[in-house]
Amino acid sequence: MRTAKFATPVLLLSVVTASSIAMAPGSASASGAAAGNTYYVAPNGNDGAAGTQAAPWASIARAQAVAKAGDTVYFRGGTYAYTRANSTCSSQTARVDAITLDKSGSSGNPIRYSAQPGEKPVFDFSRMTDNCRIKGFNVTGSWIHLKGLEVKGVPQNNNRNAESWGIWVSGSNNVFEQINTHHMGTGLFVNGGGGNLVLNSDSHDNYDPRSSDGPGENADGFGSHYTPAGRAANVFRGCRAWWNADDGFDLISTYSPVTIENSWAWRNGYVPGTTTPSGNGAGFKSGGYGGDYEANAPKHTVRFSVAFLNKAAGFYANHHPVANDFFNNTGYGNNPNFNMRGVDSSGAAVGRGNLRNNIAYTGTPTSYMTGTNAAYNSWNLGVPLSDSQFRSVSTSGWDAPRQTDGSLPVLPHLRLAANSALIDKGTGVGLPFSGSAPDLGAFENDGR
Ligand SMILES: [Ca+2]
Ligand SMILES: [Ca+2]
Ligand SMILES: [Ca+2]
Repeated sequence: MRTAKFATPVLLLSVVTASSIAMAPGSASASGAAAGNTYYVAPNGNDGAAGTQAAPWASIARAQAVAKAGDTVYFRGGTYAYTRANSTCSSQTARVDAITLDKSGSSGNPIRYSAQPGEKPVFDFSRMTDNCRIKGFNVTGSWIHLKGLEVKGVPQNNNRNAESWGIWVSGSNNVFEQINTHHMGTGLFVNGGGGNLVLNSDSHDNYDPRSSDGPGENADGFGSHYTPAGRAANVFRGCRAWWNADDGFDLISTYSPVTIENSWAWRNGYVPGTTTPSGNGAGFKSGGYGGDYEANAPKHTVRFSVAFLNKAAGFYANHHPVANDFFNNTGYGNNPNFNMRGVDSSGAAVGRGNLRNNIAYTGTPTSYMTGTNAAYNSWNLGVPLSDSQFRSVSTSGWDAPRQTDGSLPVLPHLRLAANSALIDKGTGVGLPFSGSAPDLGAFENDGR
């Protein structure tokens, strides 16, 4: 993710001079909505400085005080270390933030907080000592775009709380792009917002050893929870979650729909970096309300995604009351690959899910299928499943560097071999495909 992708931003920077930055706020608006002001923050900056490239600020809080809709704040590479929250713990279970982003952009004119092209800003919260429940970033604002930031180390400083959070989102219509959250409680946690997009982001090695629910029970890679009914869908696209102690993706207790697509989840449910069992261990935990029936549950969608070697289910309905759509996913070596355990209005366990074009290979294929609407999946069709159907079945290297635009690396793993019997064996689900019909699994064959 270095030189090529940044050609355009570099050109942009070349026209942003110190004098243009020094103009009064709003002065750029005459040249169009897209030409907001540009500011800079650096680890060796000074909040008393001008916020220019030559004289950057030190903190995101200082930048937010000035930035307005349409503006961009670039963060220079290096570590932004936090040792205390921006408010005091009122109790051991109170919530405090290291960073609060409560200033909104507007539709078409977000406030952008972005890595300086080619550089890696790291927000390190590991030395915070606040004795309560900590959020690294608390994003209560809307129309904010975070890009290229690494977020790590939000600690649990007592055992009174379920988990800490890297990025907590209660605002709406935000974009989180090329974010890397790791080594803390849940990485990115949407709590109540709608219309948020998490794009091309990674969340891994999260663990909550001091969780009040037990070690590892709440450290998910990504979560979307508690959004009221009627909001725009929250979307996770091109994301990877691995070696999180609880689940890769978790959608429990939310009332507006979530779409997860083109995303990968593996080795969740273990103490990071080990095979020591820890929390629940689903790759994609797709809804549910703690086992309760909720009549207004939304339909979630998981498609073109891969789950492998998770401790528990790769794709899990998690007692969801309505049938979610699971289209063109690949489950490999999970326990089981697809667990469609839902709940009916009497509280009884029943299969819930609309499943098309999925592959379940090795491990236990499926469970709780009675009651689902499942067709054209590998287990329905009786197609031959063997390693030779795939270009590779390697479970290594999935954390390879992303492409220059932030999209997932193109690996041979679990892609169909050129002569695979799984090509064109699917059925149309209203989405693009090549050849005469959709293929089975997450990756439509590209002819190689
Ligand atoms: Ca759990
Ligand atoms: Ca979880
Ligand atoms: Ca095809």
